[in-house]
Amino acid sequence: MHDIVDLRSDTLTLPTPEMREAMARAEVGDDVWEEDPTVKRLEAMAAERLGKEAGLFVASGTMGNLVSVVSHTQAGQEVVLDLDSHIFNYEVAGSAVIGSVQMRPVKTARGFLAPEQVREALRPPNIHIPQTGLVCIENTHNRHGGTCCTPEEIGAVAAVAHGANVPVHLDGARLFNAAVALRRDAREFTRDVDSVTFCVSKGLGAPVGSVVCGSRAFITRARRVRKMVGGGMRQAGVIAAAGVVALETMVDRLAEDHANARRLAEGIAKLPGLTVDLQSVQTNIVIFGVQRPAGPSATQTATNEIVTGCAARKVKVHAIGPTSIRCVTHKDVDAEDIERALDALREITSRW
Ligand code: TLP
Repeated sequence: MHDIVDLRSDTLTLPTPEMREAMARAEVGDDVWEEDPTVKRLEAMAAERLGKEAGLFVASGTMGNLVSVVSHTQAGQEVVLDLDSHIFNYEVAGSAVIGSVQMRPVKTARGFLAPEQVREALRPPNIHIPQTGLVCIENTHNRHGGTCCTPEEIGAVAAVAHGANVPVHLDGARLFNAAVALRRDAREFTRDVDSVTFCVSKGLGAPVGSVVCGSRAFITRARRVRKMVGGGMRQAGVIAAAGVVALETMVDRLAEDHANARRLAEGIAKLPGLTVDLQSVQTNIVIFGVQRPAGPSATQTATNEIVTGCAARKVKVHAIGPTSIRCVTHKDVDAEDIERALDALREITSRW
């Protein structure tokens, strides 16, 4: 049990004592000179876990996606991706600003592009129109509530893209959540993509960082782009050390977060005025709708009431829209904390 139950995001996880220990003892060097042994170790471990030739440690998931998009594309090309994707919605249009690419968002049913949608979105050769430079997919899918797609679904999309000589990037910020939830090796999800970014700073609990993995040639280009955006870090082994511990010790326990998310979602489903699609609760994210029985006009206030009412009870949740709230479970939230969150929601909704 924790004093504050913070369900706003798994980015709020605090480093474990083992991580702090590893950080204090980390062997370091200048990573721009490629002389930091701990960064190299994390990059090699990540590449190995994802079946790729090489890895690149970056400051954040946003930087990993940006560096990947820019490394795959040329100015003026188009990037096909889901309308609700993190890259399109929450990365400050960095790829458009720095990579000079155009985004081609496609509305999808579950956040995952279907192979036919990719086929339709690919641009034919024509002097008037932009050329498709990249397809991006996201697994697990944040805005769709941590839902997973399978390695086979990824393979089908990649086959269409590769058939047109277009590479595929996977935003796998929470890829290990998908691997644990579907009981598949992480390599299976990355087998058919050209690059992947995953975060050690979310459910895996490290304080900072993500790793981009891909072919050696791709990572060489990505290293240059990382430098361009100011991401060349020096004695970065101090933070990479926590990433090594995260990969070594924090992957299998993600199943606990998934069980807690399910418990939370099942509790929420029973409360008046709250709705949750239990089928979409596959990993550590629970997105629920707020529909106060008094009528839709009261709904927005009801959302605020939930956020502030929970905060008053030391439970932090995050409104992601006028009528929807997101809760994310992680290592610093235990089963008792989930009961406390449910008690808070029960108390608030019982007054409606
Ligand atoms: N997501 C954050 C916020 O930015 C919304 C969160 O709290 O969930 N891809 C996906 C799928 C993500 O969910 C995130 C972070 C990122 C990329 C970016 O990672 P960071 O925050 O490290 O830049």
